[in-house]
Amino acid sequence: MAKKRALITGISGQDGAYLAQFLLNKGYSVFGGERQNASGSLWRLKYLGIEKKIKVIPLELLEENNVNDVVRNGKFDEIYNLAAQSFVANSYASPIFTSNVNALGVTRLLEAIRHFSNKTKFYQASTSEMYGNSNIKKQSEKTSFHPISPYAVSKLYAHWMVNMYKDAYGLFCCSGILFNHESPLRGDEFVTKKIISNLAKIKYGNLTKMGLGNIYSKRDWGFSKDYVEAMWKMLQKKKPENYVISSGKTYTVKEFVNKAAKNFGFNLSWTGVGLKEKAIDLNTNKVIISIEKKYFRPTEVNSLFGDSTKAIKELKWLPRTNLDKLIRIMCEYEKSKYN
Ligand code: NAP
Ligand code: F7E
Repeated sequence: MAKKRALITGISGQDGAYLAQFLLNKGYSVFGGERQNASGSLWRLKYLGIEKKIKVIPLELLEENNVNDVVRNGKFDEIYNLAAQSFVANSYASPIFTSNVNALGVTRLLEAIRHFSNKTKFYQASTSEMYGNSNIKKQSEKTSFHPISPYAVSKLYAHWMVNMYKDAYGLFCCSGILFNHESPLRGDEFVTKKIISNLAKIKYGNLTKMGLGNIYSKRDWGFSKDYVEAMWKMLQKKKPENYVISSGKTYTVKEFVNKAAKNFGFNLSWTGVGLKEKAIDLNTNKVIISIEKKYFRPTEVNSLFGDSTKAIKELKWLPRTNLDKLIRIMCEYEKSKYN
């Protein structure tokens, strides 16, 4: 039987790398879309030892003709749209760019599928950010959306377009509403990776301290490698449906810092409030964390806490890696850079 053909947009990103590895292990022929003005590095694919197994093709979601050509010529069985301007903090400075990629980029892909490849199954990377500050304690597929950042608004547009193309044109397209997921391959700007890589620099390198923003926001953090499996499972269902993918636990950023600091042998003591709050390492009596205004966002999602009952039941998917294990994996990776 011919190998199934899958296109992953955003192949240079965290999830792109883990999903590519997962699909290769399933026997797929994997194509990866890389934008023309790309960050220029496929270091994540190299780290996983799969860069030579992926067919990398130019794919810029801002370019309609490019999207049309790739979809028309690719004859893909499945397309996973992971490409996005994914950093919430940056979306305030670049709302138009963010919308063009994250919202209209998805319409370009859906239109191309509708016109040129209407049997191709389509996965869209939706996000828990779409819930905003929800009144519902645990957010599920039934919880209503109140996006409060340009990033979240752009993703909700795409989410509803996917629903619309499914209903109006009968395409097999669906969205995974994924809560925060992390890994050693996470981008440096996201808080988990920033905390762990900076703690490693303070312990083994030349950094003396790091600044953070709102350490009281709560996130439901899981492991990217577990979450990409759920993306694939969604496209193997008979009918396209949307699913929440989350760990089902929530912690503050401060709790995350405390857990990660322990892993490096720091003995943290917190003092002060608001912008005067800081963490001292009692081993050295030095301040290693301070709070800086520049890291606060104009609007903040205070708490995210996912309910993945539907995915656990219907996809037989489970979040296998708890936060302590995830932190251990990420800390080991950073420590290995100094050995
Ligand atoms: P990521 O590491 O930031 O990767 C994003 C990818 O999109 C990169 O490969 C990037 O290329 C590419 N890209 C950006 N703009 C593009 C454009 N105009 N055309 C084509 N490609 C473009 O993100 P991730 O953490 O893997 O997340 C994957 C997807 O899931 C994203 O859509 C994100 O919004 C969504 N999501 C993530 C999480 C999470 O916690 N990680 C949770 C929910 C949803 P460059 O390398 O060139 O920048
Ligand atoms: O922030 C707070 C910040 O940037 C987490 C993306 O993958 O997940 C991610 O979005 C929290 C926020 O992720 C710093 O204010 C404090 O409350 O790691 P983050 P995010 O904004 O939750 C969702 C599901 C996505 O879809 C997105 O694509 O941490 N925080 N101090 C900080 N955050 C950062 N980045 N840096 C700080 O210094």
